[in-house]
Amino acid sequence: MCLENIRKSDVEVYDLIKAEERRQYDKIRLIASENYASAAVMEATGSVFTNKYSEGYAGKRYYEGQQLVDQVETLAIERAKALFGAEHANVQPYSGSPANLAVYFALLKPGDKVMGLALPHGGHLTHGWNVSITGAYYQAVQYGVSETTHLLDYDAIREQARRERPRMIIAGATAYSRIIDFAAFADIAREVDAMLLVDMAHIAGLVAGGVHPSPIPHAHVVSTTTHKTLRGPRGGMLLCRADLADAIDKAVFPGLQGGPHNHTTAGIAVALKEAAQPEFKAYATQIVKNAQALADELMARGFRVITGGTDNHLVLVDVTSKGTRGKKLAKVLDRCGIVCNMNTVPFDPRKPFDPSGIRLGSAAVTSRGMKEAQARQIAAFIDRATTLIDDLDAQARLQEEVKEFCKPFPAPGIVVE
Ligand code: DSN
Repeated sequence: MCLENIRKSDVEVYDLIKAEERRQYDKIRLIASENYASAAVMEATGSVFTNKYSEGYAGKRYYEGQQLVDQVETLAIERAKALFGAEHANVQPYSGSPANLAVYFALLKPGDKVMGLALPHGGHLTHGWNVSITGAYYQAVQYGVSETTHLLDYDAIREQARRERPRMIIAGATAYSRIIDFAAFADIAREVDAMLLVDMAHIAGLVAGGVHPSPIPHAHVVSTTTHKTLRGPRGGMLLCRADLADAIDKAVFPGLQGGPHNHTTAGIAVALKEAAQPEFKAYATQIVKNAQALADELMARGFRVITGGTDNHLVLVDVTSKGTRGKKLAKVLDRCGIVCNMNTVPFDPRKPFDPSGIRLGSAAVTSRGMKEAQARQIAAFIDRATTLIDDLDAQARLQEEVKEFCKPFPAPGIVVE
C-alpha cells in the first residue's frame, strides 16, 4: 500500500505497518481464520467511505449525503445475495460475534434455550459458551462431537434436541475439519420446532467456491465473517429468508449497532465480486487440496490429525505423540516463521490455555499460490520444529529457511521492497 503520508506524519505507526507487512510476507501463515485480502479490497477499505455516517439502510437514513453510500451498500447486498443464492442480505454487522448476537436479538427472548457446538469441541464463544453473553443471557445447552470418531453425531444431536427442545439450534464451527450436514441440522430443527442459525464464517469462501455444501437452503439465518476463506475485509454479514429480513435488519440497526462501517462495506463489495469469478472456484478447490496434503503429510510423519484428515481448509492436530503440547509448539513454530494457534482437541485432557493441539488452516498460503508440494513441505517444517523445542539457534535458522521458502510466492496486498 502507499504509505507515504503516514511515513511523513507518524513514523511510529508507519514503522509498525511496514514491520507487519514484512511479518506477513516472510512467514507461513496458518491461522485458519486469517487470509490475505487483495490490494483492491485493501484500497476500498482504506477509502473515504470511512468518513461517512449512515445509520439506517439505503433510502432510509438518518443523515444526508448518502447518495454514494446507498449505492455501495446496495451493491454489496446484491452481490452477497447473488453469490450465495440468498433472499436477503445484511452487510452491516461489524464482525462475526455482533452478527450472531443480532440473530439472537432478532429471533429470541433472553432466557430462551439455544443449542450450539461446545467451544472445546470446535464451536464458537457465541454459540452459547458460558462466558459469552450468549451463554449468560440465554439458556444454553451444548452438543459435542462423538467421543470415538470426533465427528458430529447427528443421531446424538437429534436425541439431545428432542430432550432439550431448544428455541434455536446453531450449526457451524471454528475447529471442525469435516463437511457439516446442514440438511441434517435442518431436519432436526424442524422436528423439535427450533430455528436454525448456521455460522459459516470459516467456510464461507468454500461455500462461495462450491467446495462445501451451502447452508442457505436449510437455515433460517446464515451468519458469516467476511475475512476468512472469503478473503474480504474484517467484517460480518447475515443472509436470511425474505420473511425474516425485517427482523434481522432491525436487530442489526438500531437493535445492536449504530452507523455501519461504510469503508468495510466497500471492501466487502469488492471481495464479493472477486469471489464470484471463476478463479475463486479454483482457489477454493486448491485450499482443500492443500489442507489435505498438509494433513496427509503430518499423519505420515506421526502426528495425530483429528478425524484422520480434512474436507475443508482446516487441520486440527494433537501434537502429544511428538512429545510436546499445543501452546509450547505454537510458540516454537512462531519463532521458526510458522504462525498458527494452540487449540484444544475434542475430549482434551489438558486445559484450554495449555491444550494438546494446534489448529492449522490453508487459506492464506493458498492465496500466495502455494500448492500441495508446498503444503507437504510445510508439514516437514512443522515436524522439524518439534525436534527444536529448546534450541533457539536452530529455530532462528529454520526461520531463515522459511523466509526463503516464502519468497517466490507473492502475498496479495503486500509489496515488499
Ligand atoms: N477467532 C476466530 C477463529 O479464529 O476461529 C473465530 O471468531
